[in-house]
Amino acid sequence: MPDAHADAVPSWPDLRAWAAAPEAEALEALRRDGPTNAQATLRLFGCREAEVRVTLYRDHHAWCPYCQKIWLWLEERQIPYRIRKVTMFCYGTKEAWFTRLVPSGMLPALELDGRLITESDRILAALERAFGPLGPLGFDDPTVQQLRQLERLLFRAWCQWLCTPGLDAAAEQRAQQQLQRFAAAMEQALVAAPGAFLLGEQPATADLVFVPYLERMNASLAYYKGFVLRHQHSGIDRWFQALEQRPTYLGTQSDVHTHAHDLPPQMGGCYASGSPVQQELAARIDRGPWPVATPDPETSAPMAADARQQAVARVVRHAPTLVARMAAASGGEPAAVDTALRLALMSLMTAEPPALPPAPPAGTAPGLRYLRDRISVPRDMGLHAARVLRQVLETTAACDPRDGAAAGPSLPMQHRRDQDPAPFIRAA
Ligand SMILES: N[C@@H](CCC(=O)N[C@@H](CS)C(=O)NCC(=O)O)C(=O)O
Repeated sequence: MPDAHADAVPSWPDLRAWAAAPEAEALEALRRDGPTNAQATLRLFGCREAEVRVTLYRDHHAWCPYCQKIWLWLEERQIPYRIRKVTMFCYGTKEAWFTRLVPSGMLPALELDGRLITESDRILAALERAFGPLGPLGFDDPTVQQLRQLERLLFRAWCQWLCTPGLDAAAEQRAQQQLQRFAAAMEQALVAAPGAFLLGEQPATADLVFVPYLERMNASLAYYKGFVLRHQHSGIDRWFQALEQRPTYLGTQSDVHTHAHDLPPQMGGCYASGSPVQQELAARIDRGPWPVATPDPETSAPMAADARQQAVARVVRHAPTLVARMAAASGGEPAAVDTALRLALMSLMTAEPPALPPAPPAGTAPGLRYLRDRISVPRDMGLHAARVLRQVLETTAACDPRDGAAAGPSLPMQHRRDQDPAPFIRAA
């Protein structure tokens, strides 16, 4: 049958040209010396490769919270380093070369001058010994250790609220109060600090230990409890706003959707309160439109000028693998899914996507929603690029003439092998 969209839809080369994706060499240079990004395998900060003393082993998914802490430290301190990416158990098969190096398979690991170190706190201590502290106080200073203890208390209160099944309304409330007590203690520490961060005007190691889990708390409690940490604790919100001024943090920052669906297998289950507020917010996080609330609970950073180009460039780069997976997972016809995807991307080529994009080939909505639900931030692209892409995938899917409401394949809760990086690595 002739393709009814053949004339109307841009080809992959058209899309690539519009996105102005840099050629391989320029892309490599940008990843190596440009702003913090999840795709780099070498970071030089203007140094020579021969000066690199550090290799960071972190997850392909750019999701592991303990890795994020070390990643941010290296980026803030601008220590040249190599990155070797490893698959986490719940996404796929762990690389044998890594389990030979670290039999437990645990991430992060770090090689410093040829010495292998595991456990993120030991890694931080070793980095400090080699390169000096980040901020005015070392990691073993009593003030920093006290803040570290507070972070652990907050972490435990979060786990108890999020990961305990069958809480009744009173128990939900008690768990919330417990978490808010420790959140308020962090706010007091921030008020007592001489700048926007815990120890001054610049983020220090003391801040970095809070970053990964506060980000995950804000996301997961919004999705599973309808509780927006950044709305309830303005001091913590201001701290996030200060972080969101920094390209280092923006390069490692995930979004609510990614965390909400990556946490359950990692945490052994996350349990929704089921309140109307929670259900409404979760639906909004899954289906948009974005931002999901006012003020925006995910970020204070304005939309990057090139967010639409970034989204298109990242899809174009992996288009054959993405189309194959979208079609296989949704039972769609690959050629039709390919057209539908290009049609969705076409909506990004104008600043204001059309409210009603042209109808995609019949039966492609589940494939488009398969991708909408599997954009991983920051692994695939930045938060704003992911938002605009999710939005056009959704609005295009809604125009499917066969069934605009057809759901995509549901996200697994026990693992995330639907996010296995292997096919993308093979294709690259
Ligand atoms: N105490 C360790 C915890 C590290 C940890 O739990 N890492 C998890 C990822 S978040 C891991 O590597 N699990 C193995 C896997 O998922 O493959 C540290 O601070 O480094």
